Amino acid sequence: MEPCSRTTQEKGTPCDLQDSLFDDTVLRTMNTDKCKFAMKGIQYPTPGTSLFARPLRRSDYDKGFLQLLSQLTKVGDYSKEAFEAQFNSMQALPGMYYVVVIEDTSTATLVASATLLIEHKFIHGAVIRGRIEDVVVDSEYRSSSLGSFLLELLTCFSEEIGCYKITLDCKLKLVGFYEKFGYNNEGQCFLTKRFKD
Ligand code: 16G
Repeated sequence: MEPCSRTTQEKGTPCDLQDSLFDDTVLRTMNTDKCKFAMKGIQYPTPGTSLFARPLRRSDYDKGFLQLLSQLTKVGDYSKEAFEAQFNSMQALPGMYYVVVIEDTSTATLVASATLLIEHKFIHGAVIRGRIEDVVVDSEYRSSSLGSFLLELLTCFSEEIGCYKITLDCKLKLVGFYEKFGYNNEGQCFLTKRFKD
């Protein structure tokens, strides 16, 4: 069975959902009334011409996923098997890892990615909270608002599924960018202890 793609989804052709990190029906059917991108007429999964947003796939190692991430931070050189093992671990925890990528279908290359991580808590009456991670847009596509689209999509989705809050950490120079989307500096410090480079 072929992997799920824009074509299979538009034509309703059965496709291999196992290749997909999660079933994106949840994103396709979410209420986007409060999302700014929807107000601008942009909808998941088509944020622009020849652009297709979708869950990360097991086969994305070959579509430049690691090269894309390397525009955010150090990725390291590791095998397809190592990538697939990590993918499988995430896929085995449904409802926790939402890695959404944007593919430029004209070049079959990934050009943007962002992750929503869901954490279960014993506080606030036993809730869930969201965390935005690893937001990256290919340097050639940085004027296309793809980072804004992914951020809003995952932020709106986290509210929709009942998160009591969502947080992220970022470089100081990007604070202004995230503030535009309602993220506030509440005066808490984000501390780090590194064990490896
Ligand atoms: C940024 C990212 C974080 C990522 C980290 C990697 C966002 C909102 N924040 O803080 O998710 O994991 O960079 O940096 O995308 P590091 O390699 O120095 O840990």
